[in-house]
Amino acid sequence: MSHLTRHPRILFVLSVVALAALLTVVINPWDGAQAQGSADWQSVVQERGLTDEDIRAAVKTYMPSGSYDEYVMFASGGHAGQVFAIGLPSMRLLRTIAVFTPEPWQGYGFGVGNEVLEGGQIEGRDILWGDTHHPALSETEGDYDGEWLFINDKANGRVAVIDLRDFETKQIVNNPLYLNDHGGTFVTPNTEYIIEGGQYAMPWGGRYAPLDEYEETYAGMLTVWKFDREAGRIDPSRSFAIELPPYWQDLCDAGKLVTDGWIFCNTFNTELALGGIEEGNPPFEAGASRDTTDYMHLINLDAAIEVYEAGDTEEIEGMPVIRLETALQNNLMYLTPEPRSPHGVDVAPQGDFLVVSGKLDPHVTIYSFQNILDAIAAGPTETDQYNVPILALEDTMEAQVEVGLGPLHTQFDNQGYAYTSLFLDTAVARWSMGGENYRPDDGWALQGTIPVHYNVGHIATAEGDTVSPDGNWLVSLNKWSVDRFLSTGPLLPQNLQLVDISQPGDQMQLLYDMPITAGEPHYAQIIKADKLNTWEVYPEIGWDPLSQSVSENAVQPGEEGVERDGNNVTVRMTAVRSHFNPEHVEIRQGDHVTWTITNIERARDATHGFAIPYYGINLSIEPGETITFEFDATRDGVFTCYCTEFCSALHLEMTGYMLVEPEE
Ligand code: K7E
Ligand code: CUA
Repeated sequence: MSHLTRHPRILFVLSVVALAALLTVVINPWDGAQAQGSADWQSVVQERGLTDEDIRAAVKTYMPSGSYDEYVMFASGGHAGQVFAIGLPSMRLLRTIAVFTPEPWQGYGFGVGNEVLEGGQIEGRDILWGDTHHPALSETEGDYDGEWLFINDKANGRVAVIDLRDFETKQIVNNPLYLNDHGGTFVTPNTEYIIEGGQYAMPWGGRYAPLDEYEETYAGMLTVWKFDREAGRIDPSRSFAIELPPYWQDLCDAGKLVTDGWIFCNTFNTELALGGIEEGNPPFEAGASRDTTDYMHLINLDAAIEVYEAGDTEEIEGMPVIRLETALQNNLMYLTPEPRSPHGVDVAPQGDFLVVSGKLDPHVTIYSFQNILDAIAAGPTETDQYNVPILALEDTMEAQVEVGLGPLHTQFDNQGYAYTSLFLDTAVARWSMGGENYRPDDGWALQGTIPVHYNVGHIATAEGDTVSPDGNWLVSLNKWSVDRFLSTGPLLPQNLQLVDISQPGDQMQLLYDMPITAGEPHYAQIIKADKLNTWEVYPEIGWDPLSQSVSENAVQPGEEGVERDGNNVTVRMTAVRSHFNPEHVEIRQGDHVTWTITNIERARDATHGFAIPYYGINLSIEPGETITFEFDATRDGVFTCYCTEFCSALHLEMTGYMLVEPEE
């Protein structure tokens, strides 16, 4: 079968090659330099004018056909509402994972995954896009374990769960307290909890309250979602939230090792600026950056869990909330100042230091957790206007390193270096961590910077958020590409750049530019590929990927057919190269149709599609998978159904007719 299936493709490729050869002879589009015709690589290098550095970059990233990448990077797709799986170091896009947004190739939202998307409804309303920001791989003892991936939707305040056995979204939960989020997702070191912090303060549930009631009725929040690993789902009934002051909590990180049981969130707009440029007020950008410091929140998660379990919460919008007053009575929360317009807080691999960057301050500020504990023990002397105790910066700070302009996010490697993205300098800074677990001989010091292209946001290092980062590779997730690629009109791709960070000191090499044509890839995590245990095909015929077990609807060969019960029609179908069975489905206008298809293939990659025009159905049915979809046959007529995947030489014959007889 396999030589048959490849036949048309080979013919196609051969004819393209022949055409290209012809064009080369006739038109000769190259100005003399016909590098592709050279017999040896040295001539190619010479003709293309490649430098030593170019060759090193090429050799490090080139992946011969059939060989596999060492790492997989899961990058958020921003407002595309998706996640991208990208191989490193080749930077080849391996898979787009549909999360918050319907995606027709996977059938997601077109007959498959509808139930998952429905989970993301807000008060019954479909929300069919999301702004994915921070992917978080599941962890065991602070190391990525390759089982689950979580990601938040900043736009609507939702969190999704992706199963890494099949790279498919299994659940979307909607936060009833908030219509946005940002400080998530982050996992606790054994993935018992998934953290989702808010961003722009709002009244609970996004209910109406005028802006002049901001200080009393608007709130910040941190939601602690319980993850049930056995069920593979977030369990909202065992989840809770903590009320925070109405600052704009921006980004959080979970503690690890010595900070296990703590959560850290930076903020901006502790000024409580209300904006309103049209009314002659200072715009948000000025009002929210007026003061020289904002506050990092230091939240004792273990103690908060005890308060939640003791029931000392208030139910708001169906969610148990530890009110701010209760949090303060139980010493759950402290603040410590952080420099201007902070964005991000990152916990060092040993959990001992916290790194914060102020976008308007050229330094990174490093806090020591030991200092924080000492300051708490000494007793804070100050509070903010919401009575939250403040630990003085000079007590909590360990060091500052001047890294450059517009520092944002920090990552770590296995050599005791930290890396901070510099938005305004459009560069990445490498600095040494002076703590005894890192590079005490170098101290806290800038080691070097490397330009990136352009406007870097997050950066990601291999296994960078774990207790044992791998180093070697860093990816710079750049918002702008400007001149890096051929022009695609006014809208340009974003640019993910691979940097080799394996050498010490100021040696870092830019290796590869990857254009990505979706959303804004905010953050990414990079996992060693051998930690992933993906399925090659679904384990058994009739598999339901949602329950990860054989479906009770599964259609085995010989069980196919169409059954009628009044106006309810059940279609039971199998798919295998190169036919559906049955091929004729005859129903009547007004019928409610429940249609199940099982792909009975066991061959790897033998996916079949299934499309019905007008009714908006397009499935992707992977080997072994069973899918059930429903619709009302409102329009009569003849509908051609066909397999949308070019699955075999007789793929075009993999088709059928659905005949809908008109009502009298
Ligand atoms: Cu800096 Cu939303 Cu993590 Cu974007 S965030 S860059
Ligand atoms: Cu199945 Cu084409």
